[in-house]
Amino acid sequence: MSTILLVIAGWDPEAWLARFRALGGGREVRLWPDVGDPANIDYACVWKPPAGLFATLPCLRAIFSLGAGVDHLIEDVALPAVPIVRIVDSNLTRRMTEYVVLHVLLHHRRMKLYEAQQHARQWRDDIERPASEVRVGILGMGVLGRAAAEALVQIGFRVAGWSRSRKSIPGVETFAGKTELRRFLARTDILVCMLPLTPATRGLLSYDLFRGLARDGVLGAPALINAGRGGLQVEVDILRALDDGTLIGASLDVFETEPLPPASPFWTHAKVYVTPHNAAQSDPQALVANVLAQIERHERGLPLEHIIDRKLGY
Ligand code: NDP
Ligand code: OXD
Repeated sequence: MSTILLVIAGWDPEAWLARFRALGGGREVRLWPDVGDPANIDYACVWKPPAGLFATLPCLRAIFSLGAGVDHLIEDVALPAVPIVRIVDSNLTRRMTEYVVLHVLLHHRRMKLYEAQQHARQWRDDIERPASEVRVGILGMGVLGRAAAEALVQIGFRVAGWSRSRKSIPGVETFAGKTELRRFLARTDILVCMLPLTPATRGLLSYDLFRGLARDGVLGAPALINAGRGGLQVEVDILRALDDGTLIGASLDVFETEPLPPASPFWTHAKVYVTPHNAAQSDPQALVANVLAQIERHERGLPLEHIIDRKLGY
């Protein structure tokens, strides 16, 4: 029987341990730092592992990220030459779609305005514009971006997506690569980011990019929603853009520093929704079975699914 090592920072490791042990089918499950004999570890299931960890596990057969993203582990300079697998699961995908639909609607239906009016006991019943007049642009058309795009199309938004490689998705206008980014931005009123954090995407959400968004939309100015990673955004640029009207509002689930420091101006900014990196946080109740099914496949000699491309970093 194989041995699994769980290495989890920032989430409750005990909930993962209990679930792995309950469903593990007799496999030994150890929780870092109680590694025991490192030569016994076959699989590492990790969230934000310490740098250098993998080099201490000489018989590792595969690494599983317990989230969809792998930026938390990929920068380890001593990554062994074993497959790195990420989570793709309908539970996670649906919750990200909920978050994106919710926040697109909050900006589309000007919820900050109505919160302020409620606070001031003001009754102003302006007619709201229909979704068909609003252009949503999604950065990252992978598993999560595509699902959110399809849900937004159903509601009636005009949806476009941008990715590295060309896509063809019914009802969605698609753009690919750096050369088409400007055209994508120029037709976007609500920008939603679900990109992975890689050397190619770090800092992409900058003032220069915000200036490229549509200026003629029905919202008055474009809005930003980032549910990818904090490293994708330049926070001083978001603040500048909100303060000078380049952006009308923002929903931020991820931050350059997490947890968001108490002194961050985002906490109290009148144009910002802050959520604590839980747009689609991994739930052990739903996802442990997914990881174990992959381990079972591997042990039966079947190929692992959702292996990342190390060169691309996602
Ligand atoms: P995927 O790998 O399925 O999709 C990534 C998408 O980004 C792909 O469309 C890819 O293009 C595109 N992309 C990557 N690099 C570039 C680039 N340089 N230029 C243009 N497009 C690029 O990932 P998921 O959809 O599963 O997840 C996306 C990210 O969401 C995760 O990496 C993670 O950071 C974040 N996330 C956040 C959560 C939260 O709670 N806030 C929860 C889960 C995930 P192509 O299709 O051509 O490969
Ligand atoms: C993920 C996350 O990558 O929760 O899955 O951020």
